[in-house]
Amino acid sequence: QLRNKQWFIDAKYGVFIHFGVYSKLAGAYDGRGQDFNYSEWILTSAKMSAKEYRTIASAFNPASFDAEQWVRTFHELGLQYLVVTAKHHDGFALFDSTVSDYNIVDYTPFKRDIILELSEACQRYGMRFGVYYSHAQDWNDPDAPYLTRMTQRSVLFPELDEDYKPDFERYLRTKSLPQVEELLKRYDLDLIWFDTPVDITFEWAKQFSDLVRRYQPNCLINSRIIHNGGDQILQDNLELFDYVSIRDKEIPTQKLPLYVETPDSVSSSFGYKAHGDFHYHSEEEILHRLINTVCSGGNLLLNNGPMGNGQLDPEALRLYQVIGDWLKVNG
Ligand code: FUL
Repeated sequence: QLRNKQWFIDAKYGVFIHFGVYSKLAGAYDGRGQDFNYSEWILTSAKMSAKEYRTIASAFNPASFDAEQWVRTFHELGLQYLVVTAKHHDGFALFDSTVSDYNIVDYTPFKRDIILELSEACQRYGMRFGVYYSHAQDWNDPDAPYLTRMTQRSVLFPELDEDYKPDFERYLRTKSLPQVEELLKRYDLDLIWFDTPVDITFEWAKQFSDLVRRYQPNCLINSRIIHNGGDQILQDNLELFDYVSIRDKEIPTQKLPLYVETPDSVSSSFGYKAHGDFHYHSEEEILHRLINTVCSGGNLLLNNGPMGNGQLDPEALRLYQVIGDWLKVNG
């Protein structure tokens, strides 16, 4: 069952992009949230309500965003494929969704479909294109499940009754599955990157994978459709996915029996961070991670978080440049 995996096996090095409303907050809100590593979690790390976050979303305007420039830059730096957050846990879509108007086109002054522009730019440069989609967690929907206790329904939705009974299936039926279907209908996808399945059962995961296979049989699916990243690797549910995404920032230590990719980042966050405690990797560390990952038979999906105005983060670019220079010599 190799289907179209060869490009993925050959690629070895891809760019992951975490971009969204959280990019603008850069890791802190009202003096809160900066202690948590991941700036894309600001909604819950700063204990915001969904409503408060929506106000920030409604003013999101990454006016300097330039898909052509992003893709050209990463292409020139040796990256072979690009995966971008179409919807992260905050529930906000970077594409023109008819399923939910909580999206970049309908909800913001920016009004442009970032996923469309990036997918077209990738086609022009011959780069493979994929989307990240948080299929279980959605902090804008009271029926979605949460991965950690850090995320509390009563904080996100103070207007709900205390004994509110979330209806996870309703969320899956009315938002998550239909948005994945929209993505598959509209954009040519080489892969889809599901994340944090939380309580997704085999039956539900199968509905997602059937949908992908129906619309785009060559689109690869990662293991997080059913497995949270981590050690349960992973002879289970193999029919649901094509390759394994291991734990965040983990370096594979040995040749694993399956195709493996590590979601790594240039810094301790995935989204852009400018506040609080965080660090970028050193040049040495980043090269070490690339070499170790690829030598263990994995792909390095190296993440950066562009800034809220739509520009790429210069410090991240400097680190990609270090790898790009190294690849030119050692390829
Ligand atoms: C994690 C997510 O919770 C992070 O925010 C990030 O997207 C990472 C790649 O996966 O599980």
